[in-house]
Amino acid sequence: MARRRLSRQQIERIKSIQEQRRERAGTRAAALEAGGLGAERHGRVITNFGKSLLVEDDDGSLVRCVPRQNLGLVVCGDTVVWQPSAQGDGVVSALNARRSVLGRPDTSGEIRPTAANLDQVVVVAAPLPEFSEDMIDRYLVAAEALRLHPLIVLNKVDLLDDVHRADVERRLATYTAIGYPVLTASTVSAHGIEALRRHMHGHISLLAGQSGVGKSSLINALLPDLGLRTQTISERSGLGQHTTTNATFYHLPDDAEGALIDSPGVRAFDLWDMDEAQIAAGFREFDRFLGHCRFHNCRHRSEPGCALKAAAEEGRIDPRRLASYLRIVDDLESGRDRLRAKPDGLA
Ligand SMILES: Nc1nc2c(ncn2[C@@H]2O[C@H](COP(=O)(O)OP(=O)(O)O)[C@@H](O)[C@H]2O)c(=O)[nH]1
Ligand SMILES: [Mg+2]
Ligand SMILES: [Zn+2]
Repeated sequence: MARRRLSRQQIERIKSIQEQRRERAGTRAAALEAGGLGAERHGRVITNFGKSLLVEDDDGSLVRCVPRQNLGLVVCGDTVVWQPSAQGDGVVSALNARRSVLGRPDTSGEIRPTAANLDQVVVVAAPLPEFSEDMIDRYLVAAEALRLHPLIVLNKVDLLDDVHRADVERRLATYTAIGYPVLTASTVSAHGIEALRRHMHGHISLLAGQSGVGKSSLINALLPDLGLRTQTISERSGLGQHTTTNATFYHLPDDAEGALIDSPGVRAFDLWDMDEAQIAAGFREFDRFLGHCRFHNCRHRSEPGCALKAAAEEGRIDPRRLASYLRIVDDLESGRDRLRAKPDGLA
């Protein structure tokens, strides 16, 4: 009992701190505007610290901004219109339409945006921790629901002998057959890193996958100057040490458009409150069989005349994928799924 009361108090406290921050940011925007603003410029939000934003101008310079109060939550990856203030900081005066948005439920269960304008998810798997197709399937469902292109990377291939490599490659062939690009990589031997770089070129990507598969190692391989960049962000933001808890936009080297958005929070992108139809839509090879079951409300279990079951029996879809779909539906129904793809860095 005491514990619950305390945590409710903590939630209230967090809420009131957030409100105070929002008010302060609004007041700051108004104060900056009162001093007169310069011409409108275009920029990209690199990261946000509460309501304070670090915006990269089209010319590459970094400027600390506050958003006008009516803009709602402006997040990493957003493209914005900003205006320099007389004091040197800036005011974000408009938020451009988003191509996509990631979110997380906040303490009251509402989904808050955490990053915007991504178009690709790199789903990272490895032979260690144990390779799991079910986990890959969950990330694919989330990616499809968010309309992001998935790219599957099997990292740590240096750990595989010929026998195990053949086994894992056979298991991954399912995904290639469905039409997903699949790469192998090793941050130890550098195998596949250039191919990964090519697949990420021109995209705004996110690396997702179980803790321990090597996401941080891959990010370090892709962004050799990561330490320097986070240091620059800390300095420019003037808000002390930049912690990796906030989603941050990192340009890929020699790539004008390509970038990586990273934080433990965005890696946790997951299956929130989806219904069966949305989950089924995440299994793209089911598409041509859906709607062909005898019963329009078929759940693809033991119903007669199920087109999906027939397709699995005939080998036109992988029976393992159908089983995986049914497990995800079961898990969501029992409320267990939220904890499945636990991100690293978050309890
Ligand atoms: N053998 C091998 N180990 C790797 C590779 N990539 C990462 N690791 C190791 O796997 C562990 C987890 O890596 P990390 O990047 O922290 O994974 P994350 O939790 O997904 O960010 C670390 O001990 C890494 O050194 C790889 O390609 N081969
Ligand atoms: Mg990590
Ligand atoms: Zn069916």
